[in-house]
Amino acid sequence: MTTIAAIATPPGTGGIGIIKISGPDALKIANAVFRSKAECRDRKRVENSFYECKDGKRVENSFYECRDRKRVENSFYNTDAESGKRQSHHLYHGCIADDADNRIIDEVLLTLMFAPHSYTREDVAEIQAHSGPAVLRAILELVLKKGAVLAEPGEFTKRAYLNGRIDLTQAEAVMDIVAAKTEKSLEIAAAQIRGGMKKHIESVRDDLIGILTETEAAIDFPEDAGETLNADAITEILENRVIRQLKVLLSQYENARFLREGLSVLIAGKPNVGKSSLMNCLLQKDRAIVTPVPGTTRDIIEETLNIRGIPVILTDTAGLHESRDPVEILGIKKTREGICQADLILFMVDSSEPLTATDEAVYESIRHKKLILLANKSDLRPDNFKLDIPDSWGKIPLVNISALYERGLDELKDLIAEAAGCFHTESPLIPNLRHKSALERSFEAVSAAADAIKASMPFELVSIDLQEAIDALGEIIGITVKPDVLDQIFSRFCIGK
Ligand SMILES: Nc1nc2c(ncn2[C@@H]2O[C@H](COP(=O)(O)OP(=O)(O)OP(=O)(O)O)[C@@H](O)[C@H]2O)c(=O)[nH]1
Ligand SMILES: [Mg+2]
Repeated sequence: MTTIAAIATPPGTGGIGIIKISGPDALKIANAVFRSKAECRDRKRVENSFYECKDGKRVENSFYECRDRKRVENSFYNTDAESGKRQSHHLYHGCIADDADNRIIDEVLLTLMFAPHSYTREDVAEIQAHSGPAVLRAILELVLKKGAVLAEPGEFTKRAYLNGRIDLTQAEAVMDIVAAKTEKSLEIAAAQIRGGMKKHIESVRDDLIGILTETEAAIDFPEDAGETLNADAITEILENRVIRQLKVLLSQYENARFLREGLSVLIAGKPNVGKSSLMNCLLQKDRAIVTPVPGTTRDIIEETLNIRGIPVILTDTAGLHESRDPVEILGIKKTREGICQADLILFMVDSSEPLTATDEAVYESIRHKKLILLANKSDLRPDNFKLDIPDSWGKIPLVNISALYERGLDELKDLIAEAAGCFHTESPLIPNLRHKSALERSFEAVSAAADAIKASMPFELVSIDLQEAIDALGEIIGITVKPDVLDQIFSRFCIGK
């Protein structure tokens, strides 16, 4: 097993930057580059005295210092003895020094974590240095020179998984925590990293393993099958426990996948109704150009924001209408493509004037999608005004807003959150897309097993389905997972995690 190293903090300047080293040689490498505070101080003093020794005026003083230097030099090369005393999970103050050219790179704090009490369950060293690209790169280069290899993306977490410290759902949760943009997304990731998903999947899988064991016993000892295998009891467990739990998890995915993936919300409407104005006021910044000229927005503009805890990917679009302008035509084409992809459309009309045939044409092109109708420019109309909505539009949730004066936005945000279905999410156990596909396979296999038992099919067939269901669940927690799937999962991590 190699010893890996990487800069664990984001690039750029900051208070602290961390270099992480993990593997069998982590402690040796850390000790080879780290000098304790005393060693650094003596070294500094001696370096001064070196010049003093050459300086005829202060020979007497420097004499002692030169003697000190000898002592320090010994201890400098004696660091193994010193470092042998260093303990796990203690913080050591010192410096990183390159013994090749006697250069001190930075003042640092060092933590050693002895195996198996570390993130990877290997020996780990963490060097907290000042954060700047040059200093961190210099330390990393020195660490690599001492025998470490540069870590692949996600390799620390992959080692934690391979060494049995976490299961695959917990490894994925590490990435979710890093990527979480809202508190709700963080809550899901935190529940998963605590092992919530793992425990749930394990308990369903254990039920299936129990049934498979009984079924296989019935295959091996058919004469005893009548006594050992209670088909009714097995069907009861499969249908009322296993299938029900798999269904709940699958519906949780549908209800709350937005919390993981972000809810894609697109603002559509004819030109000049105020789409870009709404985009700007939801973002609280002048992101899109706003003018009184119809056809101002030509391209798709996309931004991420947090609405009631839901990560929302908000898109402003070119106004939809019949146009001969080739640039606008391209913009409208992009709007139509965006409409196909969106989870929710904010259909905006100008409520200060009667609806037009263009509004109706826009409605026709988006009616198949989940809609919220926005009656914008409500500031321009009298208080008792009622927008005349065609009956054919049915019951679309409607919000009166003024993008210019920021009115009606709270109600709009509530409706967006409601449309995301997040209010129906009671459990924080939300499968991701990979889990969902494995859950579906497991669900199909368990359903087939239950049907086979009811139809008194041979136990051999039942056991094949059960095994398939067990393997699919094992994939989720990483018991039965192919190496290429693992590579795919960890390649999405950043380096140093
Ligand atoms: N009074 C009033 N004016 C508004 C409101 N919202 C937008 N406007 C004005 O309407 C005009 C058009 O606004 P935009 O936000 O550019 O409209 P748009 O739908 O993005 O227009 P296109 O990009 O051309 O499709 C601008 O002059 C805005 O100031 C509103 O709520 N009240
Ligand atoms: Mg616009």
